[in-house]
Amino acid sequence: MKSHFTPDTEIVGQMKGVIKDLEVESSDEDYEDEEEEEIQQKPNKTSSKGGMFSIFKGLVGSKSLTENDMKPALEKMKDHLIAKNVAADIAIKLCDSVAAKLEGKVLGTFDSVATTVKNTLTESLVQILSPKRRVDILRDCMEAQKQNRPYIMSFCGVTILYFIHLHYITLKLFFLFKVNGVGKSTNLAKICFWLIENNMRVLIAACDTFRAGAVEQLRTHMKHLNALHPPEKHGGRQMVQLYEKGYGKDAAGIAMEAIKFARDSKIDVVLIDTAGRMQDNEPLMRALTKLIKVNEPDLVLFVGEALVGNEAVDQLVKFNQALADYSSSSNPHIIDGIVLTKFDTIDDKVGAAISMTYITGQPIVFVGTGQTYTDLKALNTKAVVHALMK
Ligand SMILES: Nc1nc2c(ncn2[C@@H]2O[C@H](COP(=O)(O)OP(=O)(O)OP(=O)(O)O)[C@@H](O)[C@H]2O)c(=O)[nH]1
Ligand SMILES: [Mg+2]
Repeated sequence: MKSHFTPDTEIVGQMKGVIKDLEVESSDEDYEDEEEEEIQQKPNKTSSKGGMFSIFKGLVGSKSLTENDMKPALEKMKDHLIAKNVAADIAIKLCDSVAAKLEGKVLGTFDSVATTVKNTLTESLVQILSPKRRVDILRDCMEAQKQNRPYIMSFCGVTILYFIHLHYITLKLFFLFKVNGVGKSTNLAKICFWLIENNMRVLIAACDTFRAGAVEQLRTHMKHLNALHPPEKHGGRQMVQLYEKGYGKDAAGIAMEAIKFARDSKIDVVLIDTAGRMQDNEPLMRALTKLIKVNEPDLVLFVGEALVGNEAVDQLVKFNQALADYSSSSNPHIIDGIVLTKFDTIDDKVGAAISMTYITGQPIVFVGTGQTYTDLKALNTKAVVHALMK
């Protein structure tokens, strides 16, 4: 298959400055008008889009709402949220917040019900999705430059090898079609492109010493990225380099050597690629914990796919727990932020974004939206809320 990441010089210059927000499909106002009009004109028709507000049609009336009145609608709303991949317990909490706002109210028009539900839900979601701590990578890189040290980011995440649980035929298929990773290396390369566009020199540390082809994949990205930003355009400096020691070696040691190399060569940022691992694989989780402990990255990013349901949230919790347990420190370095990949493949099933931030309290720092270097966006709460209410 032809790589989507072939150098296309048209993209040069598109990623200057902070990462752009995910786009909202259409403005909120348009959507709201359209949806409400549709429902008001055809009161017996549930919205063709399955819009969430139509669920609450039955609550319009002249008496104050009781828990019992709301039960069927809230049950439907819960299912609606779960269908969008929101984890079940979070869906229940969101429904509770809506119930608390509606209870005892007299809502005489559909408008008033829809508005109350929408405002309550938006408020709760904004609260969940707004980071408690802002991650400003470019600013922090410049801060590190002043301290004459590289800024260090490590990328980690789960790779599920389904075939282990399955049978021989699946095993054979696995070798024919490599099981797709969550996107650690690819999104590392996109972030690398963004950093170079902002005039940062980058060292990629090839610390996935496990999966065949991992180092070569990074070398190809390095070549493409240097072709897009050749030394001639950057005062003779090579913008990306790869630090690699092949396969089978200790990842923590390679990362350490890479960081030393970066410091000595005045490279601005080190991006550490690591092997995908199962959160319950103790030796691999211990190895990752060691890598983090001895190298003290500025930012530990968990890379996760957007197309996941409850079990992925569970993975993330266990991943964090393993990092904490194996660090034997009272103040362990766990995940600082999330890269949510393959957002372009999920249509409106945006629940993972909500669940992952809710569970960890950590921000979604990047959203991967495709297979070119420019397919990297910042999370836009409005876009997520919009998709969830469809
Ligand atoms: N559509 C889409 N595909 C993506 C995105 N990010 C990564 N991919 C694709 O997902 C596949 C796996 O990406 P990798 O970067 O190799 O994943 P990984 O996590 O490093 O995998 P392992 O190293 O095997 O654990 C590749 O085919 C990527 O092109 C994205 O945002 N959108
Ligand atoms: Mg990889």
